[in-house]
Amino acid sequence: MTTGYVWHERYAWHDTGTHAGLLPAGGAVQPFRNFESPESKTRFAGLVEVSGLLDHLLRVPARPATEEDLLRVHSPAHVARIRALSEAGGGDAGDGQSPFGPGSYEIARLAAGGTIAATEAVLTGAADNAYALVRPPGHHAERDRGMGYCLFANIAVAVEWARANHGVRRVAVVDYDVHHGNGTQSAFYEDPDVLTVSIHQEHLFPQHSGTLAETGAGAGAGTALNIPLPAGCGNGAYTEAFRRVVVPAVRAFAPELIMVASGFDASAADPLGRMTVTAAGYRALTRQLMDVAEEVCGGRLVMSHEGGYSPVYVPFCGLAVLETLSGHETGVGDPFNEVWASSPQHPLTSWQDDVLKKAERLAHSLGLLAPSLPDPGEPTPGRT
Ligand code: 3YP
Ligand code: ZN
Repeated sequence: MTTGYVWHERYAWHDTGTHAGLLPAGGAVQPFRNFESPESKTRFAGLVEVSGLLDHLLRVPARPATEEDLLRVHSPAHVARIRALSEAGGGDAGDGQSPFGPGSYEIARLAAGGTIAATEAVLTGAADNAYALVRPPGHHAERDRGMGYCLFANIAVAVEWARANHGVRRVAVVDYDVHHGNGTQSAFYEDPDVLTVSIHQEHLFPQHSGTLAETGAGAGAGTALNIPLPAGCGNGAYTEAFRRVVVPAVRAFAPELIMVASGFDASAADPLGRMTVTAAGYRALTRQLMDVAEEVCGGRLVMSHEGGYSPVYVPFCGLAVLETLSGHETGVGDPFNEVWASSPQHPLTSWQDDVLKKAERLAHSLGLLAPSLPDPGEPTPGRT
């Protein structure tokens, strides 16, 4: 198995300023650093190297997305505004929560382009699957503004690039970041050929989006699916949600390519999410995504990094995903596992199950749970 891997030192140079976690410094709020800092990403990239896994991956060079690539998704005004602010020394991408410093226009193009490069590696067959460890993230960025740390919609830009350059038509995007993938959803809301599935903590961010009622519109009616989970979900709720809703929906949609918004902010150690997923959980979710990719699209699976704000735990969650994608075990494992192992918050609870039942019913009514290939009686190889 060949797994493409994108990382560029310049991703760590994107400067999110002195926000104290979530708030701009000022008054009684002492300057600190933004929750969205280089740390979790550089330490993830560091562990990929120190664990030895890097030697078993195909290093895919990042390249900047062109203006033409960005304009398939974003308005000319948005692209010009980010560029001008970046040249003037920095600014905010649109919502007051997305600060950036000088040069971030180029870095954000490199993040979208890194996702394109990973997608290209998979579509040309150079890699079987790929992980783009990019920064800044992308899944909140809308056509005309940045939002929630995101400047450009990395995955949406890569999807449109694949459709413009590789004759790809149908794509499914699965987003397991703890926040709603509103930007990706809005880019394809009226598009019948792109299924967006987002599983996230309900009413977290953006606070009022990502409800079960958002299912697509116009020609794209029925091609958006949200699974808004209550706070406190662990491996049980996530693996069951994937088994009962996410995977069947992707299977029924039968895409030619699966893209994944890979945020690790549903982890047990995250300061922004209130979930308890562990590295073993991310490993199981990845396994399920690989299995359905194998069933419907020759294994073509491309992940692009999103959130995840525990500098100590994100690297191990990320390593678990990369080990699973590549089929290579480094032996590093999850040193934190025993810290969470005794948590009662792993098994699926009745109130979490109630939400999954609603999501299952909804997916069914949208025609997204219809059995398709292969024969439903046939066991899926490799499923755990
Ligand atoms: C919470 C407040 C501002 C941005 C935010 C969450 C960003 C994130 O991790 N999105 O996936
Ligand atoms: Zn997030």
